[in-house]
Amino acid sequence: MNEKDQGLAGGGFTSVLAAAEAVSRKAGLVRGAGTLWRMNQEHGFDCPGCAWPDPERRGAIEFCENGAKHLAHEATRRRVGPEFFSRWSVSNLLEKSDQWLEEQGRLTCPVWKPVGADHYQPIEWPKAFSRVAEVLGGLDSPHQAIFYTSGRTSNEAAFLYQLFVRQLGTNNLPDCSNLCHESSGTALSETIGVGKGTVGLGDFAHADAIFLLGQNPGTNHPRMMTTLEAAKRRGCRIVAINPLRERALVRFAHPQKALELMGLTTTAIADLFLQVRVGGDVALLKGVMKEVLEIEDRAPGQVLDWDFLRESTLAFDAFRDALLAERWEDLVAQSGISREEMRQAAQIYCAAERVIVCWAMGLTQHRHAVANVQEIVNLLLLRGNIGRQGAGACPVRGHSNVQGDRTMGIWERPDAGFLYRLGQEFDFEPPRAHGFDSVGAIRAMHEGRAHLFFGLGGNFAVATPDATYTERALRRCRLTAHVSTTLNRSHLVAGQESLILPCLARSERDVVGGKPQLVTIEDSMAVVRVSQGQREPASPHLRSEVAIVAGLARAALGKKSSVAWEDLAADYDRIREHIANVVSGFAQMNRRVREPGGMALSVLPAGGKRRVFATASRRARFTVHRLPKLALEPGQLLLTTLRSHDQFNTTIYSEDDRYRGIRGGRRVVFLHPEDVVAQGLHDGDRVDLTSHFDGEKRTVRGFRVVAYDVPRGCAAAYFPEANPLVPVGSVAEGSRTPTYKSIVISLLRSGEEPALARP
Ligand SMILES: Nc1nc2c(c(=O)[nH]1)N[C@H]1C(S)=C(S)[C@@H](COP(=O)(O)OP(=O)(O)OC[C@H]3O[C@@H](n4cnc5c(=O)[nH]c(N)nc54)[C@H](O)[C@@H]3O)O[C@H]1N2
Ligand SMILES: Nc1nc2c(c(=O)[nH]1)N[C@H]1C(S)=C(S)[C@@H](COP(=O)(O)OP(=O)(O)OC[C@H]3O[C@@H](n4cnc5c(=O)[nH]c(N)nc54)[C@H](O)[C@@H]3O)O[C@H]1N2
Ligand SMILES: [Mo]
Repeated sequence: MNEKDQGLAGGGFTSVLAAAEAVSRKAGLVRGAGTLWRMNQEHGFDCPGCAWPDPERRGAIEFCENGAKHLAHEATRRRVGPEFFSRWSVSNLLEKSDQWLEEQGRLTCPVWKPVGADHYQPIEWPKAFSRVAEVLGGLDSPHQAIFYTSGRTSNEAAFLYQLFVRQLGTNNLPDCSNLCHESSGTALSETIGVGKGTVGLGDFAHADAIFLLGQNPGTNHPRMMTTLEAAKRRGCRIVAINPLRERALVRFAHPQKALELMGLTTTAIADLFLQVRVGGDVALLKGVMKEVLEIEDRAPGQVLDWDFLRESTLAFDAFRDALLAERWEDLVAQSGISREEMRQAAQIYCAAERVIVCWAMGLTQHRHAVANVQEIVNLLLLRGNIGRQGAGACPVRGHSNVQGDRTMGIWERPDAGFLYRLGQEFDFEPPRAHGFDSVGAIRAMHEGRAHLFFGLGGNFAVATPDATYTERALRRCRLTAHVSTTLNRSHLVAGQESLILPCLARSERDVVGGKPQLVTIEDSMAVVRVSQGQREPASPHLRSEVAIVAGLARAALGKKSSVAWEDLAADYDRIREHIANVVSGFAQMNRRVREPGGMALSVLPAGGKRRVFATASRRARFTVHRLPKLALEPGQLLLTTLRSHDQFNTTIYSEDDRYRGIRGGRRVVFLHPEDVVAQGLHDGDRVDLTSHFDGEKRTVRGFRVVAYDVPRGCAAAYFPEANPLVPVGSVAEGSRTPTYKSIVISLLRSGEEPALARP
């Protein structure tokens, strides 16, 4: 392979160079390199990027290009301190781009924007806590306060946080999971009785086929590529299902091998690539399963796992009857995939003894997202591909501890057993009424039913749907407060009064009373590991998330709480002792997380002849879903939103997207070349995008048209630039996740007026 090819393949030496460059530019090479060596190693810290697990035998450098960028962002030398806020008013900062805000560097001290002020000013920590406590005290009910969590928060901080909020008296604990894999949790709980994936990293070494749906691992889970490449090299078949031919799925060069051998051949990852239409996955999966039934008909008794179907599942007959009644024309038309291609996928599925199905946001952010995931469960059940080695369901999580935060009780609909044990452990009566999820919280603030927003990490104003509506909701609050590492737009669309509380980042040393503390993180495959930062904190005024939550709880609850908040914050082992008593599966946590390889939570009974599920019937359930009907009017397209190679969620590192060939601007809309022509446009034109939902319209302006290999009738744009188009009322059935990946839009050349509707 020549150098040019290598630049075009996903991964490769270019990405190692990019990684080194990212760290050196921001942190200084020597300091950065030392930091990189400790990432994802034993006795190191967990990468603040994605939730892909660490291998048991770690590569010399177990990091990836994008992990390095996230780290460089934390390790930057730039600082946002008191001088910055006296120079810049909130109104001035609102004119700056999200990228500019994040680039200003690390927040160094707590700041406060009093009622009526346009500048943040420094505030002492105790005073900051008492501001929140005072506003909380003035509410009619604790249910008027909202406590959001993003997924970087450690288990220890998350556990304390939910304890504080429940002692306050509410379950208003929305989180980024509501925006992310909620559909997976809902779908899996209903069918297999547990809301998490059923495979461990080791299973990938045994799978004969891996299906990847709605996922772009080359960018968002780069260390997963190592696993896929290894599987591929030993003959595992890989099927990718995506409206975009994502570069790393098609061609991948392993960065670490490239370091040694400089210029080896790339690996073609996908054996079969199905370029499904946006939102066409239910139709496609039904088609593949219908083919599986036909293969079974030709070899009765030899294809489906009949013992498993009989002993361990429910509702197979209803499922089969419904599938037989589907018409091929509909399945092909809705998915955009020919019957021949569906047959090829079915043949790969049936030829494999063990199959893993992986998926991410391409499936979870649709109106029928829960159906998407349940069709995957159906597919797995047909041949008993669940609960045994080398097979199972693998929702690939986003934020590094999003799964752990939920395990720790960050959930607006907590289960009764958890609440009971929490109440026993801390001698109080936790609230039972369900709280607001993320979309519910936005509505409540907008409608004046909630007046205080507290964010433990994240960028709520930008990550959520319907930016205009959400910003108005936040501005209506009496107080907004954010625990953050860097400046973002949520700090600026502030309530009447507002606070920014700066915290230590994952890679930074956390020492309390002379004792170095460690925290724990649960990865995508339910392994809980220790993470311990080593770098000098960005400022001496920073506090850990644990300390911030404890300080706030003490100020807000005072004598009402019998919890010794300061003692817990003084030694995180004490928090873990409580977690061990409250969270099932965490007994002996302090000892077990310190063992090499961490503490594996058992998710499903693996192996064994008879597989027993955690549902009421002890069986897994087949489900039947209507074929989603999408009626687009002439000229309308279905828009999906994506991450570029150079961002972490709302944190944008550059305007480029290397693998997709985009440079110097993220306000782009990808269209099929024939749709460009059909719309009367040219590649490079500027257009306004208008979304249509329930008679409502929302518009974003000045997007550049890029002719691209997407299916006809579909379009793609970047998250978060397209978020103002996502209607707050458009959510997934069953999980209420915003439909970020199916937005009905129309286009108009920028500057043109819409034609008048004819009478
Ligand atoms: N570098 C980096 N890493 C990250 C993140 C980041 O922003 N940057 N974010 C983290 C987080 S929180 C998450 S949740 C994950 C997200 O990881 P992904 O889910 O991989 O991220 P997305 O860019 O949202 O892309 C989803 C993929 O789904 C495809 N897709 C879109 N619509 C459809 C559809 O209708 N059907 C199918 N089959 N596919 C579709 C898109 O083309 C894209 O390839 O990554 C995590 N890791
Ligand atoms: N259109 C569209 N919208 C989407 C998505 C999509 O695919 N399309 N994806 C959704 C998904 S999957 C997710 S998970 C959400 C993400 O939503 P969020 O998790 O709310 O957003 P992030 O952009 O990850 O948050 C970035 C901020 O976190 C803070 N931060 C970084 N590290 C730390 C830390 O260690 N501690 C603390 N306290 N703060 C820290 C920084 O100040 C930074 O500005 O967005 C959702 N929104
Ligand atoms: Mo996510």
